[in-house]
Amino acid sequence: MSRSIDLYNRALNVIPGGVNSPVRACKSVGTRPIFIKKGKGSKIYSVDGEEFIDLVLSWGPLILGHAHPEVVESAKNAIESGSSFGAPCEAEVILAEMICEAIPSIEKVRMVNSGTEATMSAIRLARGFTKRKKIVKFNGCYHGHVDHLLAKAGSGVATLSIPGTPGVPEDIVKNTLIAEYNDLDGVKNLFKQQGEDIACVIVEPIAGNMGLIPPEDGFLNGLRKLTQEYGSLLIFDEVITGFRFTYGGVQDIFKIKPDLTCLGKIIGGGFPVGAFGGAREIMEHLAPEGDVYQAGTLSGNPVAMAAGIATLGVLKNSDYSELESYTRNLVDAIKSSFTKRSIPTTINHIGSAFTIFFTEKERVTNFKEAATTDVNTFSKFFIHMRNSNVFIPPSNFECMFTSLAHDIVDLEKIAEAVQKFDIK
Ligand code: HOZ
Repeated sequence: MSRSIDLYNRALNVIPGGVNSPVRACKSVGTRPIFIKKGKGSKIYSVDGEEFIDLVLSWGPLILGHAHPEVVESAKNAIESGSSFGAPCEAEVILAEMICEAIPSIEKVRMVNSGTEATMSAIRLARGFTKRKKIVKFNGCYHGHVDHLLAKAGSGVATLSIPGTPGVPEDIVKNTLIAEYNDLDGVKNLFKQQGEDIACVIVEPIAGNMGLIPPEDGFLNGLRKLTQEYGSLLIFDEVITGFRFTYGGVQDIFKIKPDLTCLGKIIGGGFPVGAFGGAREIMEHLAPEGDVYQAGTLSGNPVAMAAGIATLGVLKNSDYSELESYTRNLVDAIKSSFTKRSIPTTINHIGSAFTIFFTEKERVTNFKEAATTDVNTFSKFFIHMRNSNVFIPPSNFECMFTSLAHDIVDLEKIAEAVQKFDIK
């Protein structure tokens, strides 16, 4: 028996479903997880010694690749001086300054331990600030596993076809209003009916949890205008997009200033870090300055902060356009391979992230469209790629990511693997 199978069997006995986050169980693609022993650069290695080119990259954080020397050294140095203090340290000030400098809409930022904590806290703050209850989220956008944000969520909830989830009382979701991504008129209608009660709109400015879905022209701008008109806050969930496409947020690419921004993934360099921040006059409502309570024993953890500082330090001096052109070449090679063999696909692609939808549709612009693509073929594709030593997300409702560590040889190997995929 392989070590992965053995570990999975042991895990099933003591961990629900054998995993600590559902999608990685690979259930929806009809297989079992492979246990990973180590990662280096663009590759991960299983406990059985198999090597995979990694296009998951821990679901986004590892834009520098696995075990980047500067990140490793920075985290190592930090841990030698202690792993947690429960008291302020210099590293949290440095990372906060780096974030505020990179994302101008963030004047003050609070560190937390995950993207889930960031969105949960940002919404509490928005409700406390506006003294309103209702929030608007989009079908297929995923903002972590917060009770009131799990309604019509993408990512794992969509992957496992869970309509809502037991354990979340109806009373909790009754203040969550749902609109379709890219449908500004739908949001306008919600505001017409209940605008005075809406505390905030939370949105992934480029959606990454129903597969990659870019915003249509005017969508984000429309949300900005509408929220301003009604005195609601606009929250950008940039947990995936922050520092992924540019050194900063995609808000700077689209030239839209949200009131609050949630971050995670890349800013922690692979450690459990989240953050939320925004305009000074809103952030000052947080305890201990204000009365909206939020806290965390491990928040601003010195080792995690050190990894984040090193990651942003390297990124600041990196050329995003190189990563972008590498990924464009890869996507072009995949596209032409499918087109030549008349396998109908639409590939949504921005910078170093993309999703392959098996579909006759020319465009996939929201969750309803993503959900009607051929996920069975995607499952076969996942297994084929894994058998070809390329690791992609075990769900069609996630993004594939590239990193600065991927090279031309990886690109050729991935393209070769795609070329051998037989849809039958
Ligand atoms: N839902 C997560 C990504 N969007 C998956 C996390 C994981 O399984 O590690």
